[in-house]
Amino acid sequence: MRKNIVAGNWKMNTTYQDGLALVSEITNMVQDEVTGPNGVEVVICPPFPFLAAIGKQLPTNSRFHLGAQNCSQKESGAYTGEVSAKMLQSVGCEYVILGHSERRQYFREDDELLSQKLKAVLAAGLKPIFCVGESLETREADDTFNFISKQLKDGLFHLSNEEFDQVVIAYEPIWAIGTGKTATSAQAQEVHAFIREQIARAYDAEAALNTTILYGGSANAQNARELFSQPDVDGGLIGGASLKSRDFTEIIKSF
Ligand code: 3PY
Repeated sequence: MRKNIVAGNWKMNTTYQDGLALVSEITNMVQDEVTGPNGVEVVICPPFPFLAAIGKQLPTNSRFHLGAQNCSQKESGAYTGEVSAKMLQSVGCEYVILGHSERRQYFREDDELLSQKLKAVLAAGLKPIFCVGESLETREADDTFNFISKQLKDGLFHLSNEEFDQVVIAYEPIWAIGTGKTATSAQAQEVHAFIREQIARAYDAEAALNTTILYGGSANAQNARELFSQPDVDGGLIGGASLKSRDFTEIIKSF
């Protein structure tokens, strides 16, 4: 069966010292407060320079896992400034966010590049958290389903069944990112169910059932419970609220 996951996408925030303090607050609070049947997996995705140190701070054999926010499509060599999937794996990363709308928009990452990044991440034994989501313009033009279906087909569905088994999908409507606007739980459920249907068509019913689909876009301590109660919402990719230990812990407790 699929996992429930809450992943914190810190984006380009915190200093090294603040990041270490934040993760220590989060792990302490979660260990004290999240007990019982709550099997949620927590993925912390800090900026590259803090990964190794934060990875060491995460309790071993626990619900905590380390993730990166991006990686290079290249394996190694003369690519100044790039960070490879193998490097991420060597510092303890298990997940990598790919195709976040901020990377698509500000760094011009397209389906072709993302396909190469996906292959690199999977070849290193890491799990991609692959983001899809429509703009406000697309939603208002009533084109959301076409748009998401194209993102899935062009970006993801070229993977083999075995490769696809490793993938987590995040639905992040662009109009809800950094705007304080959240999709209603009904809007999120509608798109998540649609994504699951597309997976069943591209692969099979079992793959659809087993794929974790996260909601992202201004999810917070107030709306997480309602969002996570939807049958096809398996957790969240959390932006701003993952930078506040109390809020992030409340989100984890929302399952
Ligand atoms: C947000 O919630 O703002 C995000 O972009 C999470 O990735």
